[in-house]
Amino acid sequence: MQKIENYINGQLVAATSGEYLENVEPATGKVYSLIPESNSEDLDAAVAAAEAIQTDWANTSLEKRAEILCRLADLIDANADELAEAEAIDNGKAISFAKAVDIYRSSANIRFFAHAGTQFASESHAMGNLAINYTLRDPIGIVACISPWNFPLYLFTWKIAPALASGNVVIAKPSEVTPMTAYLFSKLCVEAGLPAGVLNILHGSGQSIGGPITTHPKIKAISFTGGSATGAHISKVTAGMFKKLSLELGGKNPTLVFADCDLEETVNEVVKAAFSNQGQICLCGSRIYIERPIYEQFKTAFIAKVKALRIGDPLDPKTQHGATVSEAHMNKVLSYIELAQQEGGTILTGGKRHIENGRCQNGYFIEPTVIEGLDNQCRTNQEEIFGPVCSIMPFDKEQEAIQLANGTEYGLAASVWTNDLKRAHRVAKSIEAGIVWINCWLLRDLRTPFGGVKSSGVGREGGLEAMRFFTEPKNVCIKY
Ligand code: TXE
Repeated sequence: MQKIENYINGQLVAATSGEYLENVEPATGKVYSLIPESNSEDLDAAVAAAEAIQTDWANTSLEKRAEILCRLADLIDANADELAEAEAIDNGKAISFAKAVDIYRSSANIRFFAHAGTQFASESHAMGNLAINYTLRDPIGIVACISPWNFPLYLFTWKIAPALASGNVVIAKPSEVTPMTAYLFSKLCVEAGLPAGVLNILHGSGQSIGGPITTHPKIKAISFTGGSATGAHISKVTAGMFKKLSLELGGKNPTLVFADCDLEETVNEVVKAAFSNQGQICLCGSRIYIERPIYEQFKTAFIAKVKALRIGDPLDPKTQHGATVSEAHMNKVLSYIELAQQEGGTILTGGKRHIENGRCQNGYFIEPTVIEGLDNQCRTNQEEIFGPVCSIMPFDKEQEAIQLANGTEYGLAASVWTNDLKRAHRVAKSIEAGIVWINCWLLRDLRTPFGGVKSSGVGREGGLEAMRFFTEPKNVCIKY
């Protein structure tokens, strides 16, 4: 049985506890590897390693840091097939999606911030002939990056890349649900010659190692992606410790389809928005509102497309819809489908656990599910399900659509489908979200601010936002 190891001070090591968690393959329900259950002792070793290299790394030239990070990105590309297969096995997602999205973006994240590090500049402010101010943006020091299971390597690299590029040393904790690619990545760090201690990867549960990381006095900033409840917990336990927090949390994103949209293209894209990654993306459009004149037409075409999604073995290149990430999560999602029917919803397609044949017969598969006839205020339309479940309903007026869209505690993303340019600007302005896509979904420019409002989090990732999160500005004022 493969034993995953921590990466501390440039070495691959077991947790000091000698304890392991079981790592289950979602497509088969079988334990296929073991995860070290790390604790504060492992954390102390990681912090000591980070502290020992902190000044050297901060003083490493921008070019040298970029060179090492680009070497890492190249190694991800060179090992893309192995990493994509590992991701598909560990998370249950289709291997085609893992290759095209997860692994592609993992190296893109690192390469993007490697270059951002060499371009990152700050400002000066002249006071006439009296004085000059200049702003230094120094690395914070030891920072933590805690990432979730839905895009294991992609969101892991999305956090560590800006942290490292801006000269910080990192304590990283991947999700214990999907640890494999971060482990494989740590081997690439050794191969890339990343100096020992610059990045330390600790595996284990939120309880055993996640908590201690967030409260460690020497860790001055935490970049977290995960559930809103966990985000709230982290902000509570760190209150009064004056740490910088970036919290990228849950979503319950609206999709607004107006009658003047390009119907066929909109249907195709809205299916992706609802069901990509088995609906396990914080950006997924799980509440679909359609202008009444095209409601029936859209519904018919949408259901046909959803029914055509190919569910199957994540390792089959033809699979479009894989397994949900764990038995617990599958049961959580199935319980919401049950709840939806109790709340008066009608299942238009899907609604059940999907039983595969062969090696995946015990896998955690759920049919892509579309529900109609729910009230906007019901729990199904208010709470983040984070699975292959969406609800559809008609609307009549633009204002009504905006109220429906804004009618939850979340505010992460939205997509709007219309050919009316003025309406597109108007609706984008009115929607409470950090990201609004018009006639597209998940079209990403890494320079743009990424994150949400309300219960979807605090702070932004991406581009300069990330570089500024991981640095402290210092104003120096020199009198002439
Ligand atoms: O997130 P958790 P999970 C949502 C989605 C999902 C829910 C739970 O609704 O069902 O969150 O998913 C670590 N101190 N999203 O269980 O529990 C944990 O080990 C410090 C949306 O993955 O928040 C993991 O590494 N760390 C999200 C990470 O936090 C703690 C993507 C996330 O775990 C901790 C994923 C603690 N007390 C889930 N407890 C998005 N916005 O994309 C846990 N962790």
